[in-house]
Amino acid sequence: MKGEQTALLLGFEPFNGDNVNPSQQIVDALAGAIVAAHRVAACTLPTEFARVVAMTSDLIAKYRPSLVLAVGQAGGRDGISIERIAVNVIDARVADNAGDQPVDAPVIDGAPNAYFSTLPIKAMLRALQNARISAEISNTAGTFVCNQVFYALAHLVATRHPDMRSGFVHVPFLPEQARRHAGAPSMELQTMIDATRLCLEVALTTRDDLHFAAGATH
Ligand code: PCA
Repeated sequence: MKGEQTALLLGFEPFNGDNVNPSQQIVDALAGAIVAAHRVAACTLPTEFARVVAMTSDLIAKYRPSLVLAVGQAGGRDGISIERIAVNVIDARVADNAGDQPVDAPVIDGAPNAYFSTLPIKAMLRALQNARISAEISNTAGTFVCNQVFYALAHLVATRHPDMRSGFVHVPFLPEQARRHAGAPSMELQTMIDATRLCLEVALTTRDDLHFAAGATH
């Protein structure tokens, strides 16, 4: 439809020897959906440091989205993690899917140390809480490929696309993955799909974020 706006939803390929990644299944499930009058363009990125930044920028040039939400797997976390902050550092504890394992490298040389999400993270959290979906604000997206993409998106917003907004949500293991990681928490795929759709909807319809305490003491 002419004039229709786009929301870009990004997921990631399985990594670290796993054969599934819930973020890929989530973005596949929401591809083509209409959420708050935006068509969802969905894409799964390779979990590879060397490729994702250019791919992300190409996708933005192609779709010209008004909003980008990236979703990644954070095995071990027990709910939806709405990320607040992206940092300009890569410190990989495991190799990516190309065998690369950079340590203490900047995402973008010379760029600011960190960026905040420009999505309404507290409003997203409140919506998930109201839907009885386990969720929290997270103050670190790690220092692996997800943080790299989150940071690169934020840098594009800050430097080249002032009208675009971007943010990141981490999701737990699927039940089938948790069975392979003793004691790890998990969440059903459908709950994660519902949560992601809700986050998108709230982000697309909320300009002024809510303010209630959801920080961390450590
Ligand atoms: N999670 C990893 C990379 C890909 C993904 O889904 C991360 O949190 O960096």
